[in-house]
Amino acid sequence: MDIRTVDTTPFDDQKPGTSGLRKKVAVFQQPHYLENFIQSIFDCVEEPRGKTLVLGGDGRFHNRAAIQTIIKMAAAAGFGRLMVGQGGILSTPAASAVIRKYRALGGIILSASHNPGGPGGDFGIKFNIGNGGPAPEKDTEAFFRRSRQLNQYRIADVPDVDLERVGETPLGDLVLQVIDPVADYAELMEALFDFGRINSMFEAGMLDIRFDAMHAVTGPYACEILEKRLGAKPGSVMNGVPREDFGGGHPDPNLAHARELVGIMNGGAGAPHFGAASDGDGDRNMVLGQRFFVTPSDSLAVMAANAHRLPGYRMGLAGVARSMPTSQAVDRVAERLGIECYETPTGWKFFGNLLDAKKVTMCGEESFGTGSDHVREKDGLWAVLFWLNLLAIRNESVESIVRAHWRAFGRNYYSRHDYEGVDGARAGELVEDLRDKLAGLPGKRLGEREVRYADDFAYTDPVDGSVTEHQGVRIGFQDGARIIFRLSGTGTEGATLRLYVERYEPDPAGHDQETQEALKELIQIAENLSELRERTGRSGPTVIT
Ligand code: VG1
Ligand code: CO
Repeated sequence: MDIRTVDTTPFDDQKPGTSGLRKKVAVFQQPHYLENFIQSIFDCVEEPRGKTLVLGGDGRFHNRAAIQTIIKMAAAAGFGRLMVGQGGILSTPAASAVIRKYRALGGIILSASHNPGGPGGDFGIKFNIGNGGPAPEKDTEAFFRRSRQLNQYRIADVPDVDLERVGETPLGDLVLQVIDPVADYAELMEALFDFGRINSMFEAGMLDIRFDAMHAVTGPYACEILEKRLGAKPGSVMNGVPREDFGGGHPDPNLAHARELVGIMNGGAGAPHFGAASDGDGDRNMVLGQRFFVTPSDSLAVMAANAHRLPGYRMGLAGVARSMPTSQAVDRVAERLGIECYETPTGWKFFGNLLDAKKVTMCGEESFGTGSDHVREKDGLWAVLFWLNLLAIRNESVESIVRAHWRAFGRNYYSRHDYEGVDGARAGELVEDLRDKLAGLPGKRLGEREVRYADDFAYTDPVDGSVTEHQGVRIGFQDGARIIFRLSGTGTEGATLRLYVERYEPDPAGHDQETQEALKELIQIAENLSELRERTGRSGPTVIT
């Protein structure tokens, strides 16, 4: 096998964000762009000789081309084995499961998650380490530093490989192994949940579900697990064929983008009992009942409160964790259970150490992400199976489970307002100016509430002591209400400003308000304080979740 060393010049924009390096497809199609970043990773990881690497993606446009290039570069780097999902497919949680099961050095996941795909859309690369989780910041910073000096990469001169046939092919010293992308993941799910019990519900016709794969990576996983293994009726999985452009849609499981599913779930009495959707790479989930939306923060809290009822979590939870902007609903569950609740910066990479150290068993984010120690990523289908298992055990509707939860713990009204594609400099200034106001806020009254604290969130990892700063401006009130501002780290166009608002309502008599109405005063305060509309030039948010 001939290995070519190619001269290149560094790019200065290969800095990974919240979840890997994300750019427009056209940026990745520039000569050497992908190769430079892959070589930067290979130069930073431990000696690859004889080690296993996992590779796959969400099937978006450019996935196959990128995979062929990475196979040749992995062969040149000296890896012993490269496990690639058939057709280049591996969902993010499945890649995490495969890395862990086969004790790989790590894995490369090609995805821009919920960002649109296609030639005009986005592409992305994430590197996951040996625990199956996203590379921590010290690693992503090292990749970035390396990318700024790189002047050569190495690539094997071999023809493109057939990715459709499961099996092994030698490429020099490398064994290329095309694997079934679903098998290991499905086996893991069977070990965690009571498939027999869920199956009986389907057999008895007591459970009608709809899962929207949004033409993204979860299609094959959902068809195999929900329809084939669990016996959900054919057609339960919608939009189950992955497409390079996600059928022209925006593979983001929320009320704004999963409209078709939302329409079905809001149908009359004949609407399915349970609805769910996942995103481009399969790590997000949205849970719906009949005419009922479960906020991701509530979903996390309900799951944590009920985990001990499910086979995989019978021993109870060691602790829980949530990202800072996620609602404090799960904190109340942790308090009741007498376990620790950790608050981390946004992004799954901050949960890895807590999970590895067994400080937490379950974690989640407000952005439609929940997961547990079974992998080191958030996991969309896992959350769906968790809910199905819970429905089978409790034999109640989604809505009644959530309402009972509110009665027991109180309700955290919660919403996120996104201002997408705003001018980067102006969004930066807005956050800077807010930071300047923070010191004067504690003790002050804003509307009917008194500010208890106002700060720029910083996190010290309790396991390795690493410090991460500037993770969002937060204003907390005496009654537990919060207002948070943060700039997104996953966009590819301009800046996205996120406003997160939360308020706690202990009284069940107050649990029936419409969310935006319940949060109206706080939203107004946040908009005034930040001069949001004037500074962004927008009359309202792009997306409300
Ligand atoms: C967003 C979410 C964050 C999530 C990240 C990756 O990040 O807010 O909670 O971890 O996306 O999810 P940001 O920086 O844009 O707010 V995924 O499904 O895109 O990998
Ligand atoms: Co995702």
